[in-house]
Amino acid sequence: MKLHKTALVLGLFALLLATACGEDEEGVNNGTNNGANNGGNNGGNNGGNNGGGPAVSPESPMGSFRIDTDTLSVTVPAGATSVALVIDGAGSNLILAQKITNPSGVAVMDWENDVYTNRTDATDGLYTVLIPNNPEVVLEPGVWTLQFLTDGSGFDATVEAVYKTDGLGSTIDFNLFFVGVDGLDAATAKAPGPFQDILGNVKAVYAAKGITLNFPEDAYIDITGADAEKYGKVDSFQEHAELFTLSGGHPEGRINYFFVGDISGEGGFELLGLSPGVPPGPVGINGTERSGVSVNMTDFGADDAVIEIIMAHELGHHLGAFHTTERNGAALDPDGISGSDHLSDTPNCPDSADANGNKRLSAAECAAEDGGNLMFWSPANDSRAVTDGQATVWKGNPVTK
Ligand SMILES: [Ca+2]
Ligand SMILES: [Ca+2]
Ligand SMILES: [Ca+2]
Ligand SMILES: [Zn+2]
Repeated sequence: MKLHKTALVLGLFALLLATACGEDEEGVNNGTNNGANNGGNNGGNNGGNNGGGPAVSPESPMGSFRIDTDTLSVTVPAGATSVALVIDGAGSNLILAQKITNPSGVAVMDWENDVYTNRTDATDGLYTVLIPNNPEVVLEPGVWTLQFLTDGSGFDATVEAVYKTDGLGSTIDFNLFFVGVDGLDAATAKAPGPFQDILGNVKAVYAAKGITLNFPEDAYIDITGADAEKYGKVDSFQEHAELFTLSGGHPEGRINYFFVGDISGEGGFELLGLSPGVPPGPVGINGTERSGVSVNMTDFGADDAVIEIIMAHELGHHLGAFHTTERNGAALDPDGISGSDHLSDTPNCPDSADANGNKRLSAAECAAEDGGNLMFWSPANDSRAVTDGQATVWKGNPVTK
């Protein structure tokens, strides 16, 4: 079991490398969320997870704790709908909430024992855990505990708890940032035309499940000056991370879309768009390296349906959804859930659907299952279906009003 999982961690690194090398043919995809949900323990660091970490509650939302030794206790007030824990400090280390236990003592996530009811994956950098991210998980009031793993030697992290207390929501507000896109800026984007048509079609995907995407008057923001020079063409993952920090100082409690002239660079770096890190994003907190969704606008005016699907799919990740089926199906981990998400109402495409035998499952091959779902790993332009389970996760995200 242990060796098996260590092998998967190596798989995670391999996938990250593949993405950096531009082999991510989907391009919409996130290397850290691509068939390798198990990770974080690269060599048996179990630490002593009996330490006294900070007690995070609405009254004292910030805390600092040590990732390899402390248990994080989160006091959930009665009536809370969800809580998102935004954890900063991992840097280039991987971090994973390997065990999440509810006040009744039931583990809803237990990496050691293959429990992924409230799934989370290893990631580097800023890490967000959303509870619940599955309609089958109830956010019981009381003390929840989280234990962590890292592939590093341990580090101090800070955590911010963001609670949703008003039940499931239905409206999401956005900021729209424009940088380096030919013929498109904040002023022209507001006018009726192809960009508004794109927004309308993305809105329709979410409206089908009762979620309103709202683009306020002050949401249209030009990135100018030296920043425009630099980020009009995002040419590395480093610049990609920096891009999202430009959201700092703009209205919070929103999701930030960054429309970029091009996202490509040396070494095969190329993305159609990305919600960085593991789902979800940092729930309306601006200024971090993961505070947004990027959209490569190279095809604007030529293939707007692709832009729509990137926007809708990456937003789904940012709100907490995983791929319904990964590119290799279950082949990466027949015993785990690497090949699929953790929701019971999303279809899963069997390996046997690989009609052309290339060890990858396409939307066409999976048409009878989840090829038409928005969160299929490589959605087709008409893969716009959403299940009730997925929509419930999104409505429960604290960023959804
Ligand atoms: Ca650049
Ligand atoms: Ca499923
Ligand atoms: Ca295939
Ligand atoms: Zn994806």
